[in-house]
Amino acid sequence: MGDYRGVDFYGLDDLLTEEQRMVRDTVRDFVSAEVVPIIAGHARDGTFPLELVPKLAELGVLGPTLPEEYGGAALDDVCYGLICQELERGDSALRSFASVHSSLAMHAIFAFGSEEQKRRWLPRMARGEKIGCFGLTEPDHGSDPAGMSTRATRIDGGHSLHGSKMWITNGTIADVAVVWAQAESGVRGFLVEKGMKGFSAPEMKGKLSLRASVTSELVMEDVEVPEGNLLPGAKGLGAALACLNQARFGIAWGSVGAAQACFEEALAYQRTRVQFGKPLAGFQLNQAKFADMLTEITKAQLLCHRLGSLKSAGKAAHAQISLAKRNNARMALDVARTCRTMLGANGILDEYHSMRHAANLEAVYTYEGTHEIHTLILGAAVTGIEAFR
Ligand code: TGC
Ligand code: FAD
Repeated sequence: MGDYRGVDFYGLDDLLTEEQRMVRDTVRDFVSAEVVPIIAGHARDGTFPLELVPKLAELGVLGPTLPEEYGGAALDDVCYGLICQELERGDSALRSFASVHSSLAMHAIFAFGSEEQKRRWLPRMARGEKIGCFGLTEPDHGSDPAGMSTRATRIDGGHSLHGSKMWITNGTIADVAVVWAQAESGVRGFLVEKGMKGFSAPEMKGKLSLRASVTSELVMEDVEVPEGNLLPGAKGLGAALACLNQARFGIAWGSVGAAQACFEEALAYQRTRVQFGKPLAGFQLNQAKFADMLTEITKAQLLCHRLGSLKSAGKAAHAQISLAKRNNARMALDVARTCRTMLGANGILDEYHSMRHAANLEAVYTYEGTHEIHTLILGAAVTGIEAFR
């Protein structure tokens, strides 16, 4: 087999600490045993495997980087990245659930919440007893959230929220929604709770991507949100965008997991499938595809590891995170599509995984800042000239 060492061609495993390796292997085993066998059925039915949530909590992957006093596992950023990588090896829907719950909802409460809000929500969210979502995007404001039309009007004892959010992961199953709205003092974050009068979260149907994920609308018709549910530390759009950095970091790692799954599947298939008297893997055209994919996956892994070190040192600039999200989502989409072709007709069956990953990665390419928005973020970082407007 020459120098091939699994999809870790540069031996990045050697850079991991004992703890990081242990976390990765634990989540990998869990995904192989509990996710891979059932996920095609959920994607076919358009359902999220809610029964896995207590198990994810038991594994410590909900809010894994938060301090133990709030129920977190106090893991480092590379551990978090590896968790995302392994979850997305199973399906992007599972990583999306974890990204939104941990990196967006729990992070927003941790970074911008009052002590009371943190104590009320975070331990229960870490145990998977309460689920979170994050409402920034609106029907008419996606890439440009600054234009949001959801309004928070001051009332006695709090705010009244009016407006709607769209494309909200976990919305229908969430107990608490971090909702961003335009208030008198600028953009602010609010904790909107399931059951509040005037609040509903209908599920969006008809997705051809991330079919095993719950995606919802959030409808707020004059929802009275008490003062205690305003995130005191979140002032301005920058607070919402800071949460996105956490999730984009996880997506950069997760995309690698999806690409690895497709690569392994195509390799196993092409080693055994015989055409023209020899295994498909023995043909030069296919070897060129493997060589190109291995190169791109390896480059993406290197980006993740360096970004992990920068983030752990508190030095990851948001444009650096954009570069990794942009590159790795694109890379994984390309790899998944190529692997699908390498499975021939079997590649369109859902007993194989590559086409499901490819379909999922269409959404990954678009959410958390589209490919084009990250291009513009990098363009602005390089030139000093913003070209968004
Ligand atoms: P702009 O004027 O550039 O920024 C407003 C303020 O925010 C600061 N800032 C950031 N801070 C932290 N992290 C970042 N990534 C930041 N980006 C900007 C900025 O310095 C400024 O601060 P200040 O103090 O000067 O006020 O804002 P803009 O209106 O020009 O917009 C810039 C743009 C287009 C890059 C941004 O709005 C953007 O990123 N748009 C994309 C929207 C997006 O990514 N939405 C994601 C929604 S959540 C989601 O998709 C979940 S997917 C589910 C899953 O993960 O599985
Ligand atoms: P638009 O902004 O309308 O963009 C359409 C096209 O125009 C894109 O190709 C875009 O790149 C391009 N474009 C836009 N502006 C420019 C420009 N200035 N220059 C050049 N091209 C441009 N949001 C949340 O808040 N929370 C969630 O949990 C969440 N989960 C999601 C789950 C899924 C499955 C999906 C698909 C989306 C989710 N989103 C969520 C929304 C996601 O963040 C948005 O879809 C994304 O930010 C893009 O917004 P949009 O779809 O409105 O596209």
